[in-house]
Amino acid sequence: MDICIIGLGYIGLPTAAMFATHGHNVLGIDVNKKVVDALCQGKIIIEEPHLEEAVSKAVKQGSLRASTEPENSDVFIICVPTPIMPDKTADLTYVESGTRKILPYLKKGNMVILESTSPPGTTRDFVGDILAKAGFVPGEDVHLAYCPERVLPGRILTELKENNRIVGGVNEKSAQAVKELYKCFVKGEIYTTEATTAEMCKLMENTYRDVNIALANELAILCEKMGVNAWDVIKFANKHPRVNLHMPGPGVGGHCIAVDPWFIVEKQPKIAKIISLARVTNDGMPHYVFNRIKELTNDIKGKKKICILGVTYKPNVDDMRESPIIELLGLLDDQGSFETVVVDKHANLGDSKEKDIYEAVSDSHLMVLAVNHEEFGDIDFAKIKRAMKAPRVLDTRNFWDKEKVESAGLEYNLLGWGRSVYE
Ligand code: SAJ
Repeated sequence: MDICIIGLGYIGLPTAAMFATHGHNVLGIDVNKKVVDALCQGKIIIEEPHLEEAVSKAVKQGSLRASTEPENSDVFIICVPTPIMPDKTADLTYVESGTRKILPYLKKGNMVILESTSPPGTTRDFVGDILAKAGFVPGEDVHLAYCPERVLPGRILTELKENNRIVGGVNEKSAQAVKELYKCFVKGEIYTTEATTAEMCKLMENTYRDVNIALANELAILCEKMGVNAWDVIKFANKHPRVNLHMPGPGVGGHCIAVDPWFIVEKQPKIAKIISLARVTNDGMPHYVFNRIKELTNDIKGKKKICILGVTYKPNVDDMRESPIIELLGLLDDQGSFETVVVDKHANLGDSKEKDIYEAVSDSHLMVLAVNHEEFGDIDFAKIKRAMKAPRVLDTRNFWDKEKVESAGLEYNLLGWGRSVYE
């Protein structure tokens, strides 16, 4: 089939590569000329394992092209961002412009699929309405379905193939048609349902994780007050066959978990109480870590230099969207009494030269492990100790071995274990 994918971001691009390497002709559309130009040369501008190989293979074999304008196709897949507005409601501007963009090329019998994470009702009422006003009866003249992605950044290509999928059609016919299409590369099960159920499913998956992380963060704060190591509590409690406590951290980032729960709250603010409290709890974590940094450097006179390791929203990715570490940096900068230096080879920090960790940490009063990127696992702590002015670390991810850090002469502080601060 000829497939036109609107939006070549973290989801649209890998999806385009998948269809293009599984027997279809794909045209990827993006408003960003840089993305389009890169793709035409078989290149990508984001970091995701194996994606560039897949894209380059598809471009070479002629099954993947890119443009800023759609063409006539059998299938249109909308993979555009759904940002969150300051009032915590979804901004559907891109879904709207993406849908309108395909209208001049849409024909009876085509398939329209929404993949973007959206508030419940978006496929049926919002996209469906635009199509209906353009003269296409959704489900009759064109198939219309919601088919959410559920892939984990860093493992996108594997998960696109292996994860189960849900397809929510505006009617059974639409759901079945879309299921048949995705079968070409999805090895997991494809379950069909109706559109709004599928939208709610997608949102609840991420909400489930957000609520669990909030519980872990609350546990971390409780344990700090009570002199208990939260990470030990988690480790031992998770030996129970029906318990799966998540991990605390400096906050929840990314464009999924930190955003999606609000799309449910937006529809039912009075009822979605646990969901919104979890969001507020997780959003409060950068501030909590900021306070710990303040406490840990309380004894330092004058400007305090803090070396922050990692700024992306999670390890081994380049994505900084909604990263809690950006917020933490903002809080430190606003205070005026801190000077921060960031080490992160994944993130595009606009620095001309990648910072060497031992250079970055020199003369600092605290080193904070904010993101557990793989390379931070292999640090020469003795060298760090020699470079620092006050030899102290704060590990927000339980990533380092306390003994190893301490045997190098550094003071080890762990988020979720308040012993050294509150004893
Ligand atoms: N985090 C914690 N503690 C944990 C787990 C995660 O603090 O125990 C933090 C991470 O540091 C990060 C954030 O949560 O800042 C989110 O990371 P993540 O790895 O949990 O999830 P995402 O946002 O990369 O991807 C999620 C996935 N959803 C679920 O696992 C239910 C993925 O499958 C979805 O496809 C993706 O959202 C999406 O696109 O919606």
